[in-house]
Amino acid sequence: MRFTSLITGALAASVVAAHPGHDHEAEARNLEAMLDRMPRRDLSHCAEIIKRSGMEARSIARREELAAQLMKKRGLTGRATPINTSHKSTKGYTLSTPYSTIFATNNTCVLSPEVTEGPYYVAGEYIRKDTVEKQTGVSLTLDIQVLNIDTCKPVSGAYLEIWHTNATGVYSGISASGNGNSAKDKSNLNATFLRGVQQTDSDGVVQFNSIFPGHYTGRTTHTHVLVHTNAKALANGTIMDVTASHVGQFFYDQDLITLVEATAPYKSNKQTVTLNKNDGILTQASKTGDPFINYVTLGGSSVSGGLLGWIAFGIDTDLAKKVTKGATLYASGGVSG
Ligand SMILES: *[C@@H]1O[C@H](CO)[C@@H](O)[C@H](O)[C@H]1NC(C)=O
Ligand SMILES: *[C@@H]1O[C@H](CO)[C@@H](O)[C@H](O)[C@H]1NC(C)=O
Ligand SMILES: *[C@@H]1O[C@H](CO)[C@@H](O)[C@H](O)[C@H]1NC(C)=O
Ligand SMILES: *[C@@H]1O[C@H](CO)[C@@H](O)[C@H](O)[C@H]1NC(C)=O
Ligand SMILES: CC(=O)N[C@H]1CO[C@H](CO)[C@@H](O)[C@@H]1O
Repeated sequence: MRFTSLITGALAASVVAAHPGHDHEAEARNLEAMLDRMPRRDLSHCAEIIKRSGMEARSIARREELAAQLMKKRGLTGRATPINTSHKSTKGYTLSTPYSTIFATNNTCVLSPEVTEGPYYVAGEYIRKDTVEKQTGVSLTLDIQVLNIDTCKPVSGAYLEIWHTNATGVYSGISASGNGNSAKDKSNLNATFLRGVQQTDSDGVVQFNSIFPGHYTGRTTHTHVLVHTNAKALANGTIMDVTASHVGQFFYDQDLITLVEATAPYKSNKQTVTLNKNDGILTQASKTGDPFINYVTLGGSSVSGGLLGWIAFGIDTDLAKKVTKGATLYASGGVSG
């Protein structure tokens, strides 16, 4: 295995330099350097293999079933709908586009290059499907698949971790000036909301129940993903691993963000908005692909019935890097660094 610490070093140096606590431009430059060194940057070459192996049909069925289950549970009727799909993979979808197209992996067999982990990764988080705890916001259920970018085969048995902000743009587990008022409110170090880990199944798939992230100053709305290929579950249901990890971020259509941000409690978020088109990290990640999640609304044209989102990530199992953590969760509580 090749370990690359290039990003880690540059990040550590930039953390103190910029307001609000992190240099996003440096992060975007690091991503660009990383992408330049990656021999393959998307999963387009996998489309045929995904179809022929039956994986595509299974993915369509799984997502369709999940949408139906969620709608039934919430008493919603009608159609799961891809509204306002402003990103390229689902452009032109209408209310009569069949589910077999909407839920296909071909739209989601998107490039998801290795992006940096940002300053707010917390090690030692819980293996769990539900990450919401007491947070309020637009319900977002995720179906995430991990494929080997060389063989196009699913990566099973890996631990996939997600983390993102709450509706008002604050990460749990971190006490820092760039993270809401958490530099003053030390209790946030113990918080674990909207962070979770799941093990990939035989199709390389994990699912999470979460909410749509809020925005924070300097970045557009995004969700962090980390795949641990060598991690072991600890007896207390956590994993503690910062080596051999594959790290990325996925993004949301601007139209969808705008819809969600118009609802409570998102609209009470006072942090400065950065649009997708002005986000340096997204710009780098988009250069060679489509790092946007595909989604349907479950309650028609309104987001209030919640969303189902899905995406596929390719990982290069030879290319792993050490990640930098902003904090660690221990039995004795969260600790910075
Ligand atoms: C994916 O689906 C779209 C829309 O149905 C289609 O135009 C496109 O050719 C498909 N792409 C691949 C790689 O199969
Ligand atoms: C987000 O988390 C912060 C820190 O715990 C909290 O102060 C804020 O109220 C949360 N936002 C919402 C909408 O609950
Ligand atoms: C989980 O177990 C590890 C290893 O014993 C320990 O270091 C860590 O503090 C525990 N974490 C929690 C949240 O209990
Ligand atoms: C964090 O959790 C630990 C373990 O339960 C506890 O001892 C500590 O007082 C908590 N810290 C804060 C600031 O709430
Ligand atoms: C439901 C909803 O808000 N739909 C919007 C989708 O985008 C079009 C064009 O940008 C808007 O006119 C709709 O209101």
